[in-house]
Amino acid sequence: MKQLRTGILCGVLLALCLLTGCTQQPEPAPENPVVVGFSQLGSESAWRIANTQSMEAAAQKFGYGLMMDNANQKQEKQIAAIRSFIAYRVDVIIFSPIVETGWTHVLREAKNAGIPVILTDRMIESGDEDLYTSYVGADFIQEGRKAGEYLVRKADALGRTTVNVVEISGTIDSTPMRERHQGFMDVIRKDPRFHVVDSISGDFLRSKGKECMAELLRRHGAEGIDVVYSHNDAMTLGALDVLDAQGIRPGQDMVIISVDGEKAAVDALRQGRINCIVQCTPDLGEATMSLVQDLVAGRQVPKVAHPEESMFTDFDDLTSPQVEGF
Ligand code: GYE
Repeated sequence: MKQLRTGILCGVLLALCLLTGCTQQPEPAPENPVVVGFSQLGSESAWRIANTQSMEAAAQKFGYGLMMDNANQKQEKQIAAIRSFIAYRVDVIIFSPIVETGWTHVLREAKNAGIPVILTDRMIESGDEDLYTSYVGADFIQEGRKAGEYLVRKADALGRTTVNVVEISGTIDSTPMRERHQGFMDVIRKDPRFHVVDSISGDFLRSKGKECMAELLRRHGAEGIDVVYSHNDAMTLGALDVLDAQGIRPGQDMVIISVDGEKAAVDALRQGRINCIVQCTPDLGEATMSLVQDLVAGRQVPKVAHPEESMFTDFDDLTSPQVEGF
């Protein structure tokens, strides 16, 4: 009987979980409020701004004090912020490393102070696994692969035998830049139709996306470029401005592949001005704060957690409500 009741209870809980989408629920607040230090790397894109909001909202939902520092794209500022979190003796440090290298000293200081570090959004150089507790963020290799797989499908559909690709990459030495490139190349490298004729960094900024596109057109001419693969929507939108100004029709004269899924880019996809957006969710707040909750309760946490992500392309039904930007 007891087993039956437990079984029914589990069934009800499971049904509730499925109905509610099973978001993480905060537990009752401990006596001493938990204080979390969050070093955000900057505000370079709509993605970043949505990510900051997601962190703030989740900290509030879980009842955590949040000390947030925005480093405005400067690694030294992130290092100083982490040092101040250590001095303040926060319970957990969350940080989104702008680049992968150069963190060993400061993370060792956090470790020596006994403060767990959760990396969110971006990773540090591999091999330093004992310097952080967990990583919550996208699988950027997968994102790059999706971009490559889309391109293969598109080239097949267009019946193209030679395809010249230019890449506008993100911040040099950052995880999304390195891995979005790597995943993409893993897929197209094997196919002799594809030639990556140039790759320049636009630092994930719209203004630099513009500069990069103008420079790529200067170097190769419109005839020399069939595909633009841009590592984020901000740079893509900048590139579209330049193409428009030069009378080149993005999405038709050139195939445009982007990453993120911000509203303006999804609108451009619907208008046929972008052909493919690989989705990267900025909504990492809940997953990150629930790890904080597990850590302060002394529970085991996974080393790596990736969110579910999809992609939107001109092969899909773009009227579907699932095709939605942030
Ligand atoms: O794609 C870009 C942002 O690290 C995943 O950074 C993040 C990237 C995102 O500036 O828009």
